[in-house]
Amino acid sequence: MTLTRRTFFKGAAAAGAAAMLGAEAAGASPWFSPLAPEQAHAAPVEEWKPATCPACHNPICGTQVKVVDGVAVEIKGDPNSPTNQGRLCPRGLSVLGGLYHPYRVKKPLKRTNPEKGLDVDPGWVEISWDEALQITTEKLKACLEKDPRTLFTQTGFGNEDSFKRLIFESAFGTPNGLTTSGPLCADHFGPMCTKGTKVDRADTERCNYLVIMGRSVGDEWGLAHRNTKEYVDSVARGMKIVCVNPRKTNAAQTGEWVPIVPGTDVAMCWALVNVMLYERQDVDEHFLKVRTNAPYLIEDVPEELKGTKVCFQDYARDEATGKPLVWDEGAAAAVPFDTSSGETYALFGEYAVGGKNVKTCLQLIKDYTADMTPEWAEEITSVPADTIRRIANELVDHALIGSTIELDGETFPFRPAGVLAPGRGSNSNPLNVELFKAIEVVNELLGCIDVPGGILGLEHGDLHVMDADDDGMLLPPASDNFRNQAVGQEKLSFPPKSYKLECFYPHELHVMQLVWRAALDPESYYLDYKPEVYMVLGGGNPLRSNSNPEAVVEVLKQIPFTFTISLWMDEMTQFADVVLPEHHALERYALWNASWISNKSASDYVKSLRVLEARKPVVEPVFDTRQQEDLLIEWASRLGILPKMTGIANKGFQGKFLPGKPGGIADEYALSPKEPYTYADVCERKLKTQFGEQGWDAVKECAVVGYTQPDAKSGYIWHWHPENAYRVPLYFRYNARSAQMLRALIEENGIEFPHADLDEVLRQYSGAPVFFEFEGMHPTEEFPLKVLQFKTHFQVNDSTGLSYNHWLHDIEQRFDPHLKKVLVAPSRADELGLAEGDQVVVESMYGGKTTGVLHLSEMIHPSALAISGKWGAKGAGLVDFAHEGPHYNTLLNDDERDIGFMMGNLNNSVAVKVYKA
Ligand SMILES: Nc1nc2c(c(=O)[nH]1)N[C@H]1C(S)=C(S)[C@@H](COP(=O)(O)OP(=O)(O)OC[C@H]3O[C@@H](n4cnc5c(=O)[nH]c(N)nc54)[C@H](O)[C@@H]3O)O[C@H]1N2
Ligand SMILES: Nc1nc2c(c(=O)[nH]1)N[C@H]1C(S)=C(S)[C@@H](COP(=O)(O)OP(=O)(O)OC[C@H]3O[C@@H](n4cnc5c(=O)[nH]c(N)nc54)[C@H](O)[C@@H]3O)O[C@H]1N2
Ligand SMILES: [Mo]
Repeated sequence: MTLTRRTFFKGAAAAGAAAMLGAEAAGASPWFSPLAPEQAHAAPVEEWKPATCPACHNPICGTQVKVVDGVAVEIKGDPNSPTNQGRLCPRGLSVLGGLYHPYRVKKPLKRTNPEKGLDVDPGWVEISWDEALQITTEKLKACLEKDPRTLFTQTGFGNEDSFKRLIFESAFGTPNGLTTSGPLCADHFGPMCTKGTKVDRADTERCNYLVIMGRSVGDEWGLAHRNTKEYVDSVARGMKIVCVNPRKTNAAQTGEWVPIVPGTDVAMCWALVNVMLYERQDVDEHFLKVRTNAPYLIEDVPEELKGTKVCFQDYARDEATGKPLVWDEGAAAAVPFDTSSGETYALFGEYAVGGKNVKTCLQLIKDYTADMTPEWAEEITSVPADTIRRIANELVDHALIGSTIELDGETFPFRPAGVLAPGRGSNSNPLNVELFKAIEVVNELLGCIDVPGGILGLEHGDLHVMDADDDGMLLPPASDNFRNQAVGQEKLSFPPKSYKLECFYPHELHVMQLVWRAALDPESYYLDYKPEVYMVLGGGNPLRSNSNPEAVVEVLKQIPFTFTISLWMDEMTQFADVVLPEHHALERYALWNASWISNKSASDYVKSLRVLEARKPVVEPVFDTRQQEDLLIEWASRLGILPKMTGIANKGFQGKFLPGKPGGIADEYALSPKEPYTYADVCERKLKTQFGEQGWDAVKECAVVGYTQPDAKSGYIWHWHPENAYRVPLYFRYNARSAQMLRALIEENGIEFPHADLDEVLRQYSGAPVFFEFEGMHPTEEFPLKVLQFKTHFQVNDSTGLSYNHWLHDIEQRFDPHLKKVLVAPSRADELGLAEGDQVVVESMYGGKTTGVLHLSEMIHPSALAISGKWGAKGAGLVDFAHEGPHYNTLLNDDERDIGFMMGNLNNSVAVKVYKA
């Protein structure tokens, strides 16, 4: 690569991309060559084109891109876009840095050096698309004929607007569609259980007191979303934010910072429950009676697993109907839960029913948290008991239990306080599910779930009508691919079908870290096949994003054939046999049904707005690249599986937008597998399904179209769901059900749980509150600090090559003193004999080591050592500055010793030592 960072900035500083096309830059760098130099001097043709922003996890902002003589030179927020209304964050503004990034893949490449390794030169030679497609088709064909399961696909968060790409895996018949977003992104259990949605958010318009346990809201990831404004506005209005975090975040600076030992939050949350139930005793009785399983009767038969008291009981049920029983105080009898309006159901107490002693689920929660006092939690978390007690009381004070509010002529409960579900900081440890449970119970006691002022789900309105099971418990919509997080599998079947090990991890998102271990030793996971072809598409990078890169490298060396569809060179291309260059977002078509518009990002205005976005390319491809989806269509056609893929697209492409309209593509516009089609056709047919013949014209001016009418009340789920029929768990019965199924599976098949003690596994499935100490929970003499990790404004998820964008990096480098540093509190550094600027080694209790420069910060808890983002990258092909800084994920463990067994998540709360390099 001849372009140096220096020349890049020289060009960039002059006047944006247009200036970078000047003779000097063009002469110096091959990546400009497709653009004829004289174009820059001809009378410029200038045009603004509508587009959608691809630069984050929730790509729903409309943009306008200025194109001069075919070169994109400027991006701004589209004032007509209903979502961002003209605003655009720095990430969005810097998307051109990805489009004209010097490290883009410019032509199909083939490896000539059979030896693979992070630092081994693959010996790339450029090949034609014909050859590239021929080689890859042959390999795919061999897989399809031998055993389709041996094709492993890898997606991730690099290409976010292609998330809902054509479903190639299903047509091919492989169950091994893997994604990197599992092990450190196990964020969805709680919201799925109580709102049926992936993520929750505060009702910032009305909330007055918000507790955030380890999630960077309106903060780092907020910057990638409009919700920064939303949180800033709410704080200005008077909402108090309490940030429980080992690190003083931006949000903490706007409210109260409660420093905590990393990985111990669950103790504090169960202590909040303890204070609310034993001391304050002021709970939302109505909500608990008709919206939760608090009154359901249950026999308390605790088991002890590994010294931990757990409960896997089912509810006590009515013999005739099989329905869960409640104790009706009016009738002084046990009756099925839906017998009356619920007002007379007992919330506490023990009763004799059918010859058994039963108690209400709320009584059970109370009993199991009896010892979880603030004093107990202080010992574990370092948060003073008084602080925990005060926060519990402030939550109750602010929740205004019993109060109501009128919205659009309807009366709602008004609960302007609550606790947000934990983010990946606090939940990435073996107590992941427990932390979600504890927080949901706090919110249920306050009655603040999905009511004005409280903690809300994110998909609302009549398009998001939830199911309920026969027990009257809310079920996430059947179409939601995260549903299993809350309810597990309906049936467990052995042996596992895929490397996702679904029969051993029935609630998992993606146990990506175990895929590598299993590939090295399939038999021990009861798998009888190995990956033969590994296809990386849509930007997933387990070498950068998950734990233990060594194991990944070992497997990548063994897989017979790997190919990637890539925007730019990265760790994954380093192991590819063939690299296929992909269009940049501004060169490709995209169509997106932003059904999760409120995800982490809703401002008051967009709360119940849903949008459809459709983007046409705004520039011609700069290099010899293709659209990922067109490649999938090409392979499907060559492999004879196009009819299957077409069928899937016709039926489901981008789901259902409007009430009354079909999901997928309407019959009159349906794709035919007999005639070749492109992704552009697929998008057009979907647009016609929605807007009739006008098709693309619907997005001619603005690429984002709102299609629901925002109103005040539709943002609250209970508005759409009658009381007493849709309840949320306070006793987590689906966890307990999965535990019993898992135990039966192991016993019936006479097998062992792979690489873990079954009791160790099952104790994480208790329906009732649990607390246990996991390996690394507390610092030791040898490893005196606990690591913690956080995302930064601009870097982490790649979104169209942005994580190593020169412009963003330059800004971050200048303004963030914590960037790429090893952060420790000054008092601890003193004790350890370390000083500011020391070059240090951080060594994990699991053996992983990384190096970095020490920076002392009062913003870090004395027990902690913090590292941000995904730096310290290894391997050739990456921008120079990607290699700087410590590589956090090396410190984590990838085996079953400290896993979150329900979600399959990694533990990021490991203990480390730090010493001079
Ligand atoms: N700018 C930007 N925005 C993004 C992304 C991105 O890469 N960049 N990624 C998107 C994705 S995929 C996701 S999943 C979300 C994730 O968003 P979050 O789940 O909010 O994850 P982080 O932003 O890493 O924030 C983790 C927070 O937890 C804190 N923390 C770490 N350990 C502990 C602990 O043990 N206890 C407590 N209480 N706090 C702890 C950290 O200091 C940090 O403030 O963000 C999304 N938004
Ligand atoms: N240290 C650390 N580790 C983390 C996290 C963290 O905050 N810190 N966050 C965790 C979370 S929440 C998640 S969801 C995962 C996400 O992890 P990944 O899914 O791996 O996502 P990214 O790191 O965003 O990007 C993956 C790859 O996408 C490629 N890419 C970028 N743009 C494009 C494009 O347009 N097309 C194609 N084909 N590829 C592209 C990049 O080269 C990059 O290697 O990481 C997890 N791991
Ligand atoms: Mo994530």
